[in-house]
Amino acid sequence: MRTQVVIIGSGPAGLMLSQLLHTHGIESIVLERQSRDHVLSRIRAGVLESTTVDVLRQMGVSERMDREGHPHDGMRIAWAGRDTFFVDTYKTLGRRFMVYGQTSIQEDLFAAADRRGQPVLCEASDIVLHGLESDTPHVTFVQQGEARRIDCEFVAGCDGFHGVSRKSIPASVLKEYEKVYPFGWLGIMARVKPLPDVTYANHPRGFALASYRTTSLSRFYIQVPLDHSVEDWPDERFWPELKARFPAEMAEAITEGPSIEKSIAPLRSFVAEPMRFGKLYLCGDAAHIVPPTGAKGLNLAASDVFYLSRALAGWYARRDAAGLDRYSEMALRRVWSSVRTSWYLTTLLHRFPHFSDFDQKAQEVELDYLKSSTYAQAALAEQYAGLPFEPEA
Ligand code: FAS
Ligand code: PHB
Repeated sequence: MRTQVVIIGSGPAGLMLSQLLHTHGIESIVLERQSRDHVLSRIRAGVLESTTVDVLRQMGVSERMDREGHPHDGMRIAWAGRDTFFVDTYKTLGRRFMVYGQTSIQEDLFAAADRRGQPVLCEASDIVLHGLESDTPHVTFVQQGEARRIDCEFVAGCDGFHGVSRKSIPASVLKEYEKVYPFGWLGIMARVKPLPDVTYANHPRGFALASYRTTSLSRFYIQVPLDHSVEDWPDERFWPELKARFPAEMAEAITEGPSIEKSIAPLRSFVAEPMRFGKLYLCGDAAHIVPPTGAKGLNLAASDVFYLSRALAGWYARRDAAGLDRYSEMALRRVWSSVRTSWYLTTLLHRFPHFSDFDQKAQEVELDYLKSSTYAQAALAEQYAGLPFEPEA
């Protein structure tokens, strides 16, 4: 087989990229290790930056999001059971963010791929990238027991943290940065009425978050120790603990119900530089991981593929390599900005077992400052709602 771009991974990064390339008339083939059902079964992100909403609209995959998604003017922070404050991104910046689940986005992207006849080869194993430093890279893999090969001009590594793409860059070239947090997030989905705002809570018992997917489907998270498993958290233990971490009047507004999904995700900050090696370009979780506190993971996947698709369009339209040569530095500026925001919010809102009294006091003074300063809230609002994309070179 031959195509212009081989995309490894059919998560949000891979399918958004294939859709964006299609709008520029650039052909691609998507290779996915899992089955489509497995990919669609994953429950993850929920908050979309205004720039991600723009990208989905630009690529023509926003009709259901605009119908079923929920625009928000800002998010709320509750602290130690005391009163809460609202970080108003719309009043500050004139920009909203959208609450619309990654699972729905994945369904919409697969449907768009089917409509345009996009080749998405699922259950492909033993994927190996070859000739990345040549002008004729190719990818080999096995599907239904048959060894296959795709010759191409570029490879996009959209295969997540555990994928093969980042590992295809020589260790002598790659610089990795990592910070592992001493806790995880226990997330549940329940068919109950959500709180009106996406609400983050810092409480002596630990962090909690109230979010949602629709007016009758809620998503909640609590910070748990790393050695806990979902078995440690039956619903009858989860609900009182979640409520204990919110102010009383909010806790009373939380409706309990049977969980329909429950999972624990560890938290880490991770960045791999550069995001390019020869003809290989990394996008999304293949290059970076952020703690979900800032709701940035999915949004960074969108900004990476926006920059890469724009750069590839410049190459195929004008043989202009400037965008490709600047892709890594441009994408990494936004990545590091979101990595810092996610680290800041994680440090601000969680209880750290190793914190000294000084550390804890500093956290509470920062929360007081954020609560009282419109300037501090504007700075956070700008980061949370999403910075504008950089202009083309
Ligand atoms: P993905 O990991 O989504 O997709 C990579 C794809 O590549 C997968 O389909 C995988 O099967 C495939 N793949 C892997 N190895 C391969 C190989 N060798 N060959 C071919 N295909 C391969 N972000 C938020 O903003 N908020 C959240 O609440 C949130 N919760 C999360 C919970 C969990 C458990 C995880 C893991 C992540 C969470 N994230 C969250 C981050 C998440 O949304 C990611 O940022 C987002 O999925 C990134 O999309 P991709 O880069 O496409 O990576
Ligand atoms: C979600 O709705 O899943 C969500 C919202 C905000 C976050 C993380 C996850 O920071």
